[in-house]
Parts: sequence; structure tokens; C-alpha cells
Amino acid sequence: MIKGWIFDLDGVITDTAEFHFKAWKQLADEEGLSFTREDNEQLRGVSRADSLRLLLKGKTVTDQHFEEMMTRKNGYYQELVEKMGPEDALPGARELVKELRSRGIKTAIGSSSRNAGRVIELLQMEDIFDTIADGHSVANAKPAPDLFLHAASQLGLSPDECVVVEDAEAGVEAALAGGMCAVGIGPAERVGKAHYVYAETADIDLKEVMG
Ligand code: GL1
Ligand code: MG
Repeated sequence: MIKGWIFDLDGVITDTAEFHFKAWKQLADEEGLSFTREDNEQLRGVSRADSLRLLLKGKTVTDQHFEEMMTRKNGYYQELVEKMGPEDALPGARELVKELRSRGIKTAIGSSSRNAGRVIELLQMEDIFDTIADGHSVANAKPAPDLFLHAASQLGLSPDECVVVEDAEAGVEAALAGGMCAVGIGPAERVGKAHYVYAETADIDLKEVMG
């Protein structure tokens, strides 16, 4: 019996991927690293530190330089994000979360991003989620199931009572590893391992998933 839905943020509730791309790109340019839109696809759902490791493509740097680069990228990202507002929720996202709540289903955010709380605030969605699990909540990032397990426990639910909505391969893997029902958003090549796959958040068929 499904009693809770856990939503990834970037790519499911809102499309911040472009902001992350711009911020990583600025950092890459400053550091003389090559970084394309294709490279950016690999960062989907990946934590800040793991993203920077992918960006460095094996190049070694001091711990201090690594930390400084993460801080610099985050500054660029935060500048872009502050321009967001309620209109930046993806089509159907707010409506879906509200519909679930009207059915007595608990709702959570399960995002790798350390900026998830601020983004939810800017979207004016704080009051439609029971809890926010983000990049600060657990040590092991997706594809480890830890973040979603943490969100489920915050909701007071067991993993098999939860649905996870994800647009990243690493996120679908995390949901499956946690024993949850996975809804994938995007192409089958990316999220095909999920139990249900839809092109966009707006396409999610509640009847199909809830039975
Ligand atoms: C981190 C990464 C981003 C992106 C998100 C996941 O966000 O830096 O590139 O992969 O996780 O959606 P943040 O820096 O906000 O913690
Ligand atoms: Mg995502």
C-alpha cells in the first residue's frame, strides 16, 4: 500500500539543470577545463563533490583548491537561482503534489542538492511537502539509497510504502536499491530501469502507479 511519494527536485519539480550547467561551465572556463552540455548530462542527480570529480576528469588538485572550486560554482548557481519564482515549477508538478496530499498521501523532497530548501522556498512549495531530504541529510549520495531511506523514515513510512520520482539514472538506481517503487521521468535509455516511465512530470498517470 503506497502512503508516500518522494520527489527528486532538479528535473522533476523544476528545471534547474540549465543553471547548474551555466555555473559549472563558468567554473570550467575559468579553470581551463573542457565541459560540454553532453558532459552536463552525466551530472544529473550527482552530488556537488561527485560532479566536480566528473568535471576534473581525473585531474588531481589539492583539497583546498577542490573546496574553493565547489564554493565558487555554488556562488554562481545561487546567483542564478535567486531569480526563480513560483512560475518556475515544471508543468503539472504543483498540481500532482497537491492531488496526492488531498488523497492523504505524504510528500517529500529527496534531492542531492544542498540548495533544495532554498529552491523549494522560491517556488513557494514549502507547505506542500512534509519533509525535505537534501544534500545535507546523508553522507552517501545517489545511487546509494540512503537519501530516500532517510526521507521515508522522516515520513514515518517503510520503503515499500513509498514511490520515488526521478529523472536521473543514479536516482532510479537509488530508489530500487532502497526497495521503493520507482517512477522515471525522461527517456528509457536514462530511466528505463524504473517501474514506470513517463516523458515528463505532467504525464505521470496516478491511477497507473497507485493501482
Ligand atoms: C548538486 C550538484 C548539481 C546537481 C545537483 C543534483 O547540487 O552541484 O550539479 O547535480 O546536485 O540535482 P548543489 O550544488 O546544489 O548541492
Ligand atoms: Mg534530478
